[in-house]
Amino acid sequence: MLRILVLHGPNLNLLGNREESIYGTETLAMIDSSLNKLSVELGVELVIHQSNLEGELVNWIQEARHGYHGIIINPAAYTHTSVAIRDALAAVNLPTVEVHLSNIYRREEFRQHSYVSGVALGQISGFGSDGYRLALRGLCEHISGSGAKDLSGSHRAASG
Ligand code: CA2
Repeated sequence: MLRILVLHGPNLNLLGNREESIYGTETLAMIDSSLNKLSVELGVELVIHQSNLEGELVNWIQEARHGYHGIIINPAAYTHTSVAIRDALAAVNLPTVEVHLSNIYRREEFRQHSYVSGVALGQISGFGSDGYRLALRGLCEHISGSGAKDLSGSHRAASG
């Protein structure tokens, strides 16, 4: 079974309570529950964490090299500041989808640069909470697509 790590960065625990015009009205618990529901449909296992601490996010990314197939991350403000998160993602080298609720390219200039996008498989920005579900579908398809190629190669070799 595919195992995917979902990470939410700083202040995303406040979702649904403030700045609804930018980030929508759903709480993080609602987003997580819709992701969990989709994961059952897709037959994948999710582990979801939120932290306001950069080092804690880095630790979870590092731990993902044991038994995870991919990462979905909204690094929130750390998107625009964190070389540490970028380095951790590069080090674990798992397919990673970067998600933003808002379209960061329509916002302030300081939000228009992401340290993460250069090491991500792709980025989804501006689709609100749908972005997480799009990311999960896209990541699973990517992994099972590339996994199928590898497996068919090794099966052929093994079965002669
Ligand atoms: O659009 C996104 O998902 C962001 O990653 C959200 C971050 C922001 O720093 C990025 O530039 C774009 C902010 C998350 C904070 O969320 C809040 C939610 C409710 C109230 C206050 C902040």
